[in-house]
Amino acid sequence: MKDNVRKRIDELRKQINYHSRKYYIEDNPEISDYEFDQLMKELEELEDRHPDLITPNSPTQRVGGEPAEQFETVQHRSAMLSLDNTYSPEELLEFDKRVRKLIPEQEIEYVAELKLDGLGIALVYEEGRFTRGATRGDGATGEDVTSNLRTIRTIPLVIENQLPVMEVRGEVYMRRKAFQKLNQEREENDENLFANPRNAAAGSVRLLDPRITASRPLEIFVYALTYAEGANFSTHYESLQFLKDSGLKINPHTKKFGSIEEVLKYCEEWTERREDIDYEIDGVVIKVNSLAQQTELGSTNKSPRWAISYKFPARRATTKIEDIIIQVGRTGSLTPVAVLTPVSLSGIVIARATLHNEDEIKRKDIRIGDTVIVERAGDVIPAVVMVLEEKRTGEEKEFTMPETCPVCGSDVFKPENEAVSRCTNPECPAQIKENLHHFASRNAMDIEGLGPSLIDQLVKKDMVHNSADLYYLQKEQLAQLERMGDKSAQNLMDELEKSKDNSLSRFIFALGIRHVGTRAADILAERYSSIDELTKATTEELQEIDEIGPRIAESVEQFFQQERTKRMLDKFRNAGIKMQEEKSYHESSQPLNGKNFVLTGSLESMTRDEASQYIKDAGGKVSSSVSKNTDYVVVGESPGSKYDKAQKLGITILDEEEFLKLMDSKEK
Ligand code: 1X8
Repeated sequence: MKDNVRKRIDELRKQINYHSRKYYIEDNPEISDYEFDQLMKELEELEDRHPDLITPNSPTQRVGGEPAEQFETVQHRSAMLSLDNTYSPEELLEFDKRVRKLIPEQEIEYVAELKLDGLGIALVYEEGRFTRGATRGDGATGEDVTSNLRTIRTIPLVIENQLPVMEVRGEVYMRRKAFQKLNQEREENDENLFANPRNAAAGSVRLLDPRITASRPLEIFVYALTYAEGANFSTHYESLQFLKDSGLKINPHTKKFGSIEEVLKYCEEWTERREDIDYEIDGVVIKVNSLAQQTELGSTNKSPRWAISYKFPARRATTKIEDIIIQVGRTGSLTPVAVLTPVSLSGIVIARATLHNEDEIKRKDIRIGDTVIVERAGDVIPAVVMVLEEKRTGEEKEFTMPETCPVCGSDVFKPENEAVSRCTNPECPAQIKENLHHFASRNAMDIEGLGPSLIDQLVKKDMVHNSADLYYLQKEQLAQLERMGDKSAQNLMDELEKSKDNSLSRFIFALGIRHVGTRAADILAERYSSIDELTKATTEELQEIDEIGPRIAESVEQFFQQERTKRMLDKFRNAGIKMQEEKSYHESSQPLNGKNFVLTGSLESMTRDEASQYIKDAGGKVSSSVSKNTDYVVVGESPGSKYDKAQKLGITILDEEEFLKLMDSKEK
C-alpha cells in the first residue's frame, strides 16, 4: 500500500517537474492550467495523508518555513564583479581594440546578451538540487535568500544534471505587466507603491517572510556558469546551452557574433527595441566567448577585462520642480503631483511626475523649487527619485497638504494610519469624473468613445452626476456637445446599449468600490449571482470567502449601505443593465457544468479529442489523471492504470455506450 503511494507520489513529482519546465522555462505548455492544478492537488492530498513522504524538493514545498529574523551572510565562491560601462559606439570599438591588444593575433568571438534591470543573484546546485541562493551584496559576500528564491517558479528545485557542485549567476526581475498589476493592488490597499520593477523585484527578494515573496510575480534569467565541478566547456555559449539543457532559464535573445561591428548592430537594434519586450533592460552585455581567452584576459579587482556593458541612454534626467499641484482621484484620494521644467527622457518630454503622497514627500524631503532626478520606468508615470540637496539656494518652499479639496472646497480627511488624504464629498466633480472614466474603462464596462473631454463636458454641464446617469442621455443632447456630431453621438448610444449586457463581474468592478479590483470582482460575481444578492451580504459573510479580506469586505458592505448607492442601483436597474448572471443559460446549454471527466483507452465512435470537445462544449472539464474530484471515468478499448485507480476510488465508470447515452440524455 505504502509502496503504491510512494510510487504515485514519485510519478506525480516527475510529471509536475516536467510540466513546470514546459510552462515556466520553455514557454511551451503541453497541458492546461487546470490539468496542472489537478496534478498538484493530487500530490498535495497524498502528502497530506503521508507527511513522512514529503521531501524538501517536492514541488509542493516551494513556500516553507517561518519568517526569518535576518538573513545569514554568504561568502561567494568567486567575487560577483560589476561590469565596465560604455555609452557610445566609439567606446565599444575601444573595448574591442583593448581586447585585441591584450591577446594579439587571435580570432575573437563575442556573445551579446540583454542586460536586465533587476537584482543579481548566485544560485548553487549540488547533485542536481538547488541548495543555496544569495544576493550579490558587496560582491564578496551576499545575503542568503534561499527560502525566498525557492518560491520563484522559474528557478527549478531539481535540475537535469548531477554535477557535484555548480554555481550560476542570474538576474531576478519582474515583468512590466506584473509590476503594474502589483502596484495597482497596492494602491487599492493603500500600500506604498514601488517606483519601478527593479525596486519591486529587489524588495521582494529581500523580504524576511518567504510567504510574501511567494505572492510576488518574480522571474529569473541565468546568464553565467561560474563554477562547475566535473564539467568542461571551451566557450561561454556552450555553458549557456548546458544550463538550458539542465532546465534553467536563459534569455532567448542571446546571440553569438564574429565581429564587434555585428555586436554594435545588435546594440543599436536593442536600443530601438527595448520597449518591445515586457521586462526592463538597461543595456547589452558583451562577453568574449572563448573561456581560454577569458582566463588570459583576466579581471581587475573591480571588473572582468573580457566583458563590458553597452548602456542605453538614461531614462533618468535632472530637472526642477516648479510647483506641486493636487490631483483628486476616483475615491477622493488627493495625490500631489510635481510640475516640472519640461525635460527629455530617452526621447519623451515629461512635465509631470507623481509624488505619491505626503509621507513620500516628507521622506524624500522634496520642496518646491528643488532640483531633482526624475526617472521613467516602463510605461508608468515618471517619478521623482531624489533631491539634489547641493543645488538648494534657500529659496525652496516646503509643501503642505491642503485642508480642503482643491476642486470642490470640501473638507479633507486623513485617517491616522493611512498615507492618503481624501476629499469627503462624494459629489466632488473630480471624483465623479474619475468614476465615469473608471466605469467606461476597458476592464470595466468597456464603453468606447467616452473620453476625458466628453466626460469633462458632461460633468460641467450637469448632465451626469454618476455613472447610472449615462444611460439616460439622449442622442440629441450628446450631438450638441463640443467635438461631437451626429455620428459620434450615435456611436456612444450604441456602445452604452451594448454595455447593458456586460457580465456581472465587469459591472461590480465598474462600480468602483474601494479595494475591489478585477480579481475581487470576479470572486464576488462567482459567489453572488446578482447585485441584489451582493447588496445583502454582510462584512462577516464576505470575509468568509476565500481571498476576500476584511478590508474588501468592509468596503463592499459600506458601499452598498449608502443611500447614494441605492439610488444609483435603482437607476441602473430601470435603464435595463443586466446586473446578474443568467443562470438559466448555463443550466440549459451546459448540462455537465462543473463535472470532471477522465478519458482512458480508445473509443470506437470518436477520437479522444472529439470526446474531450463534446464534454467541454457541455460545460464539463477533462483532466489527464484520476483523483477524488473526478466525477466520471470514460473507459474505451485497452484502458490504462486510470481504470484501476477509478475503481479503487469508487468513481463512476462509463463505457462508450453509457458515455454516449449520458451525452444524448443531456442534449435538449
Ligand atoms: C549583470 C548582468 C549581466 C547580464 C544581464 N543582466 C545583468 N544585469 C548578462 O550577462 N546577460 S552580467 C552582469 C554582471 O556581471 N555584473
